[in-house]
Amino acid sequence: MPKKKILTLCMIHDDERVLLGMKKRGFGAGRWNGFGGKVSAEESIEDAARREVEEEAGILVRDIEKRGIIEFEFKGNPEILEVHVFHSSVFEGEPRESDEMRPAWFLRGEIPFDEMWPDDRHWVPMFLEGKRFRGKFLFGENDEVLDMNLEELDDIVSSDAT
Ligand code: 6U4
Repeated sequence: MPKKKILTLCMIHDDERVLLGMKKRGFGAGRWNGFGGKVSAEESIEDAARREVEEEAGILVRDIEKRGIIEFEFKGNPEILEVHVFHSSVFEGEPRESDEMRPAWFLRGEIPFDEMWPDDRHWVPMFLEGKRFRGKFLFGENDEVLDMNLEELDDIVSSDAT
């Protein structure tokens, strides 16, 4: 069985704008992304998502909703990243730069897909329309998408609701 690593990704947006962060270091550095990271042993996936938003963007999100799960595989690497994608539109505080991320708002029509993970252009529009989804992406060299599968779901199945 391939080893799975569970990660969170929280995209904060309203009808007009999306909050992204420029990743300053670590995995995905140099790309605009949602906020998120690893889940620690003693916390739920949802709590991990809230914690990462607070650590990386300095804001508190209470109401978050899981909208999708995406698996990422890199050719030649047996580890699979299982990323749980959350939506939030209400938060407390003002986004501020952290060691890891520089937050900025983007109009929904001006999302910088060329400076994001290459999978984002496929699922972010679906996500912004409020759809639930499940996807798989296989990356090759230079993070090009070699294979992908993306399906809209009626709802997130309960076993994924952690
Ligand atoms: P630490 O331990 O904080 O240094 P770091 O290397 O910064 O870890 P990590 O693992 O905390 O990164 O978080 C990686 C983040 O990138 C998670 O929010 C998930 C997200 N992510 C990973 N692959 C992605 C992809 N292909 N598309 C995307 N987000 C992705 O949109």
